[in-house]
Amino acid sequence: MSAMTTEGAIVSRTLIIDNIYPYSTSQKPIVGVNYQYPGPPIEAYEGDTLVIRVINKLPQPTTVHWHGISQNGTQDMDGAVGATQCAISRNGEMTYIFKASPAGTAWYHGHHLDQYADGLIGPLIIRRKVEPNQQYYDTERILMVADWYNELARTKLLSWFLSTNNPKGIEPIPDAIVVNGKFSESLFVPTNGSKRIRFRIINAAAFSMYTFSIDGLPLHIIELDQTPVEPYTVSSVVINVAQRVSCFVNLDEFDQSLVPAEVPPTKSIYIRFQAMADMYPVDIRSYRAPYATPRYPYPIYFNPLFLGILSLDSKNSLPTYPVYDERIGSRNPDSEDINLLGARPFYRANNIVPDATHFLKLVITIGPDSSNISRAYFNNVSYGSDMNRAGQKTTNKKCLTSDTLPLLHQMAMTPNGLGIPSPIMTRDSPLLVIQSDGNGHYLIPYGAVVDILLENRDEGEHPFHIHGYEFWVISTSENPQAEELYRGAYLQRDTVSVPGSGWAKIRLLANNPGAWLFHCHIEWHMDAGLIVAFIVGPNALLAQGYKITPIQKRMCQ
Ligand SMILES: [Cu+2]
Repeated sequence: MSAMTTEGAIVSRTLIIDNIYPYSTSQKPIVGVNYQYPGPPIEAYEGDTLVIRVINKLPQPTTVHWHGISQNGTQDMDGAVGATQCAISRNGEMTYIFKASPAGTAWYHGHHLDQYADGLIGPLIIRRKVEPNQQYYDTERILMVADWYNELARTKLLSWFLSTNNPKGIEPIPDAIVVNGKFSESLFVPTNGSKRIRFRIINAAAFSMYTFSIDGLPLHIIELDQTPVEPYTVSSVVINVAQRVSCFVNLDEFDQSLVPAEVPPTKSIYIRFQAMADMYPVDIRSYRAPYATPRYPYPIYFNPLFLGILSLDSKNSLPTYPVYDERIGSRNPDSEDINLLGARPFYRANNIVPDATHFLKLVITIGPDSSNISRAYFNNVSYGSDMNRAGQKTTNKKCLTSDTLPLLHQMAMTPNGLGIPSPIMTRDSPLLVIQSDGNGHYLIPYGAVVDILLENRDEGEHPFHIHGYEFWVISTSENPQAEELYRGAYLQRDTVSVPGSGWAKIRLLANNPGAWLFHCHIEWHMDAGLIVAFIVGPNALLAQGYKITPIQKRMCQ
């Protein structure tokens, strides 16, 4: 591993992962972090070294993934089971040591056994010494939204979802929405006298895409994932799973016409998270899941509107004006572009976008396998499954597989014998085309600049996330003109939302050798196999000094 530079502070934390029961109304064990849900925010300055001791007290193995951290030089600290490490065993522990980089709103979550859908989430804030747009706000608040399920994801929901009882692959529909661990109309966000507030919004849901707004207040967007942008004003913003958006509001801009003349002045304002109901494959107004048990006290039908309360006098009163219920599933036209391609990066000079040298097309489909279980596929391969699409070639188990050892370890042991072909020239593309081993492992040469075309043949919108990198979002089927319009100023994100029956084009500069997962961040789709692994520069990884550490080796025994 390359030596870490000595600049920056050491930030040490201990995270205890254990089941908790924070709600008197639910018997469901939640995967808590330090006995909290969500887990405590971890904060550091860019360039600091984070030393995070994770202690596993769950009755099953776990890991923590540091979502948005590049891990360049610490490839084995990414927390992705099968790719970069073996899981932390029951009663085991692991100390993650990595550089706080890049800066911005990151988060952490479990990356094993659906534990993130069951509660293992928390904010990870990497501050810049000089924060762009800092002059516009005086204080900040984190809003971490998640889907609430009455049942455990990793047992009951998953076993139903991937079963012959669910051949259409209907995803478990959430039972409620939680923000910062609170249900609708029970989250109070005090302003503590500040009028200019930055919100860091993190979508930590297992399934739902949300529209975020605050009644009567323009949202001035200043950061998308971890890329600062020139302030950009909208009335609402769409945030897909795993994405982050920062915006600031100024209470002096509140639209008083929302408050009817006959009611007293309001001392609070509704914060809204509206789930995009059109992404659910059922009519949520009448849907009852077949696995549902009636003993839970939450509403029978899922309410896609979450209301939080921004408390202007910190006295937690409800707004005096009516709620103005939005129509179920309505989309706000000014937030239709969910990747916000029109936003401009704040640091233009640093954002040199190289020309592509390589090309990779990934076709996304969902459909039954030969056992009539619904699975999700990249180029007809459902990751980690023997059950590839009926009629398609079966997996060749002789190839690289993460069943045995983490991909990273295999890269170090046989850098030239991984069984993945090198890129080839084809008649269809002027660029070298990235190849796979037929099992979802794609070999990317170190230093390659890869244009990845995500062709979504499913009707649903999918949020695709890459580990170890940010990519440039070039264009989507909803904004094909963005490629020309914003040439040289594309935005970097780590999660791109690919429109249903549409496409997105992203560009990756492969400057971080390692084994990096690329997957849909909807937990159910990941479970259904919508994952590939990018094997970037095995020899560059070794040249960088990577070695399998004795600790990592022991964890795999
Ligand atoms: Cu998906």
